[in-house]
Amino acid sequence: MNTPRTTAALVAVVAALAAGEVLAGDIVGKVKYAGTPPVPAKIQVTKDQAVCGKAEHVDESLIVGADKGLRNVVVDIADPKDGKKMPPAAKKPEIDQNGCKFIPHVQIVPAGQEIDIVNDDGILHNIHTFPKTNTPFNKAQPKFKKVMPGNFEKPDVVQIKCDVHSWMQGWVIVAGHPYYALTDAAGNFKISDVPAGSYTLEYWQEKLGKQTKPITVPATGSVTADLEYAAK
Ligand SMILES: [Cu+2]
Repeated sequence: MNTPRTTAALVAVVAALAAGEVLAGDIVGKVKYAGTPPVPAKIQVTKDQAVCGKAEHVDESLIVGADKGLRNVVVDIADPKDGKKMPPAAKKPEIDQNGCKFIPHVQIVPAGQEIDIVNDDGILHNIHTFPKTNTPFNKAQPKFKKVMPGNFEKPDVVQIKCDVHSWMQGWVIVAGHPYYALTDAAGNFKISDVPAGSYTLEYWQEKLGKQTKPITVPATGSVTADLEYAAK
């Protein structure tokens, strides 16, 4: 059917082709957890109470928000075809150790970009990484050492721990291409400017693992991907 809307879309496609632009669309969606939202368990602070005990600590490994939206899910395209690299972030990425938590709990960083490992606590931390493809590091960060450099060269999913405070846990997702997003507190995400075509969308959550879904990105506008994890 040739509605005014499809005609307008067609005109936009023809204009883009004429201009030599890459036809690209957005993937927008929400990741839900089908089960009953768990109440995050409280974590007992057993060390450095004066600093670490200032704020409450809870298990952040499965945080379900409004309308079953799942926070901190990494969504990306498993099979991009344009060979683009994720550009360096405008602001240098940081792993901040603050109140004896890693902040943010999960983040996406471009492969190869130097990051700052920040000690905002003025006490000893010892960052210890558990990569799959990168070289692990295990470094003490004494109270006087505010910033240490870090770098992840290859795409990876890296768990971060502190050898001084056993409850400290975080994740760095090292991205080799630009088509990544992290869900917000309501489980929403958006991957922008994906070249039109068919792909495998993959999504990963630290506790629930990885799932995939086929997706077709339009030449203009957006496609909606509603993703869900079964109750566990
Ligand atoms: Cu620590």
